[in-house]
Amino acid sequence: MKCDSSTHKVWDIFCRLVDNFGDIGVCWRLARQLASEHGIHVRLWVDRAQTIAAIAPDSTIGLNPFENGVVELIAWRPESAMPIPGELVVEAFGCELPERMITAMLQCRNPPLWINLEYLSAEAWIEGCHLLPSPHPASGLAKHFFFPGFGADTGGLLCEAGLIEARNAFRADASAQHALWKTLGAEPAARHETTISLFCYENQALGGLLDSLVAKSQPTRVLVPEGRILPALSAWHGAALRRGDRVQRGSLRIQVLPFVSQRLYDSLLWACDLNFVRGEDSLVRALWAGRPFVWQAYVQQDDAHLLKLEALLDRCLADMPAEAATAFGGIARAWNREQPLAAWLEELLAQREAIAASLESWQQRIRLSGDLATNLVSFSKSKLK
Ligand code: TRH
Repeated sequence: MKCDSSTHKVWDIFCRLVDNFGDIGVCWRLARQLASEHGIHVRLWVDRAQTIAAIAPDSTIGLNPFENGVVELIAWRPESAMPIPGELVVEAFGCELPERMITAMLQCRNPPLWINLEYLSAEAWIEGCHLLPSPHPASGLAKHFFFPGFGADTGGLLCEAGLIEARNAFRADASAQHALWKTLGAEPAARHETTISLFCYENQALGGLLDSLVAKSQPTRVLVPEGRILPALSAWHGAALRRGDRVQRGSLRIQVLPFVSQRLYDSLLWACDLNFVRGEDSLVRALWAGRPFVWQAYVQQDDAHLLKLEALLDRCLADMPAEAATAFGGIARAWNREQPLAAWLEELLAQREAIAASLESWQQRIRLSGDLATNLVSFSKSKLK
């Protein structure tokens, strides 16, 4: 059997949803970039394909054309028949390829390149494992580990061409900012008001953080995308909160935002003074936004997520001025340990320009090693002669 080679190259990406939006968020972003910038026909197999509508409302099951290629979104079911495999097959986040796909891969005259796309981590060990082959026990086919990461010897981070330019253009364009607030059903910030976006998991420190903002002398606006934090936010408020609801208490204004497309979410991150983000994909987007952020790691067994946090801090604080680094590291550690944040938040805001400048030069250095999609294409070229 010859592997699929229509006019466009065909690649397959398999994604199984664990929970939340991170897995599908990364796979959709990767598929979109492979199609639009590299002219690939990506078949994206997703077990809960309807979830993609939350992050990409314009997407449809079936063909989604982009500039140079296409993303074919396929509802992946246990009984799904498998086509002739594409020349590269991505198994995202250990989701396990269907047996039928592995059988089809074995029947190819030149079996496809099998990529095991891993979770993002700043830990140093991933640099030793990136691109290593490992034989699949049953079929003997080699799977290659592909690790997103911050260092030069990793797969890099997802970053579309022109993203930073688009961000800078947005920041220079008052009407684009105005349009964003209108779309979100929010007003622009009031004078001297600090705007914070809050995308997070449940956290015991939330109530104390909000109380401290109520009591501050300067005004703060907290924009909360609807999602799993709403019950805790409602409990703090004393009444159920829904999308569009607003709360004013002391110096604090809270607004519950709709969960918007990935593109709009980027603009929100660009427009805020400080972004609370979580998991992996929003962390990377906050980094590209170049504004101070507070990262909440996805909780893992034995506190493995705290090691991930320290690894991230090691990298991003390395060249940050001391006071800025203390504030940036202090608030991140406190948030991930669910400890009081108020004092750290003051320090962070006092250092926000120094933090932003340092993050900006760090992200520029990271981008010198290339973006994840392009690095994956280069690897495929080196292997598929
Ligand atoms: O949703 P998450 O918590 O995803 C998590 C992590 O990735 C974690 O590592 C993984 O193991 C677990 O899922 C199963 O956080 P993350 O990674 O930031 O993904 C959120 C996605 O949602 C991201 O692509 C940005 C997007 N998003 C929107 O498109 N619109 C929005 O309004 C918001 C708030 C987010």
